Amino acid sequence: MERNVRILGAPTDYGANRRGVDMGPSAIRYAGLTSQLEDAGVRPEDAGDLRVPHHATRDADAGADNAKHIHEVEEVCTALADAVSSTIAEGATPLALGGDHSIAIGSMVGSARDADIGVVWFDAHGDFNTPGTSPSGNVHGMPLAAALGIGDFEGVEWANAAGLREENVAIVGLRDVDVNETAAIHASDVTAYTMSDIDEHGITEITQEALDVATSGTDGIHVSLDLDWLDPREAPGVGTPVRGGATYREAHAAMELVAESGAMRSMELVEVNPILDQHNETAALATELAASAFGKRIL
Ligand code: B3U
Ligand code: MN
Ligand code: MN
Repeated sequence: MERNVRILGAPTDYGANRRGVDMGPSAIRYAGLTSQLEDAGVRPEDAGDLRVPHHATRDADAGADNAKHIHEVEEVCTALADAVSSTIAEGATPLALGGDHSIAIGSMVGSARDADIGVVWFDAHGDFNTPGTSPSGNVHGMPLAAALGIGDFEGVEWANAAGLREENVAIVGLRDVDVNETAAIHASDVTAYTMSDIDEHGITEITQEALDVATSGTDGIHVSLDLDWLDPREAPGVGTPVRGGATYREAHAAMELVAESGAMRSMELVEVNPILDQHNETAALATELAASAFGKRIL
């Protein structure tokens, strides 16, 4: 039976430090997402965009407790969590389009509402800060800590992913981690692979290990693809590029292994910033990688 994939746009930049990622969903659609997904052999249905509070009406306490625009982030993530969980309940696979990486809180909460899930997090960054440790106050640097209920996020109901345990989280591709994040990652039961690990063992071995971590004892996995995981030469259109990232081929190889696992329950593509992009190439790359993750093959 063909898999139904429901596209959920989350055009928000409230978790980021630069404007522009709110245009990500449009850019990714314009780059041909639905035809890429059809090539992958799935049936895409576009549910449109979630409502995101307008900047003109945003909350005044924008910097409250070192979590900028946390109320807007909560509003968007709560709506996304509901959309993700109802999509899964209806038998389809949600594909969320960011937007900045704060939306992952909503994806994980929704995906883990009625199931035990694992997460594979492809990112240059740890996204393991809390308001207490963040150097920037930007929530897109905090979604993993939020979903896992770490630090200030302990007991924060809208942000904690019920069926997600640290043991089932694997981060792949780290190369820009804050000091406090390093300590928090070490103190947790999360598995983290740096770019050095990829250099040493190769992308297929590391991705397979990450998938094993995420699938072990769970009902399925959430795949979070931050486009800054890739090298800025491949993906220039992101808010916080970091040199030394995954190559085009490594990224496809990793997504093909995701497809082969047969375990993907939900996915998101985040941090595409069309203002900083060149000819929409980062958005186009995001559509290609989604196709590989949903099973597109060369032959
Ligand atoms: N770790 C830094 C930078 C950052 C995290 N995620 C992105 N940038 N995209 C922070 O602000 O938490
Ligand atoms: Mn990220
Ligand atoms: Mn990142």
